[in-house]
Amino acid sequence: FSTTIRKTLESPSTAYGFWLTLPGAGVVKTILRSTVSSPDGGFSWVLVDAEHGLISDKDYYELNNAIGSEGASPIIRVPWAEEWMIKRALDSGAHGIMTPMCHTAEDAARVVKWCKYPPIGSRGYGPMFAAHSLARGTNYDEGADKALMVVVQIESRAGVENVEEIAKVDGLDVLFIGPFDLAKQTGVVRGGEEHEAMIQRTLKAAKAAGKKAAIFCTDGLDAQKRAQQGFDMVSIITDVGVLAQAMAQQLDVAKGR
Ligand code: 3PY
Repeated sequence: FSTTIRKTLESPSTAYGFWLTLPGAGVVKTILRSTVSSPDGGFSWVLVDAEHGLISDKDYYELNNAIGSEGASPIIRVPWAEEWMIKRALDSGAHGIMTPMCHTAEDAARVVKWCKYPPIGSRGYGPMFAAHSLARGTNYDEGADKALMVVVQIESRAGVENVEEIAKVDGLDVLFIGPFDLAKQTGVVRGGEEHEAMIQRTLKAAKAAGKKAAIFCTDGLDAQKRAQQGFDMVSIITDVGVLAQAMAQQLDVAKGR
């Protein structure tokens, strides 16, 4: 079987997604339905943020099913690269896993191992609910290892220094840049020259190894720029970012400002 995000990444078009920090199927379905008139299909993936968002593993199943039912792919960012966290996210029906702070090729290889069933990896068996976010009739056992996406975040100095080695890890699909942490962890200015050089190095390393490159963006313009640079996946904005901006704007309009 395949997933919306994997199919999108097989084509030359950019995969557009957004960052979900709020639980509840209503929020995510409202956002995904807002793009139904988009001529090229709207969003193909949603980053479900259980690292910094108000989302915990009790929310995963409902969110995965809601996102899957709208034709998009849920990718869960687990709080940390831990085997049991990855297992619970996959078993609840995530189409992909993202782990924060990948510093070395060994870190990435460990994440791959935890995402795959034996003999490739060490994922425990129990996918009673995992196929509910996929098409009816999906043979989960047969296709899970190939179809589910393994994504690691490059967002530290060690991560960038080792990025060429990380990119070569077998079974890894995507290098995902966290620009905010990258700036904080390295002490460089976000948006400055050094920061941009680390982003470009990561993009280049992903492409050279035949992997996909992804990045978190702060708005549509930022996302447009990254898509033009060749990023395969761009997260355009966060749910709460949109809410706060739109509310403030409408209040200004109401007050005639
Ligand atoms: C970062 O920018 O550090 C992220 O991980 C995305 O929020």
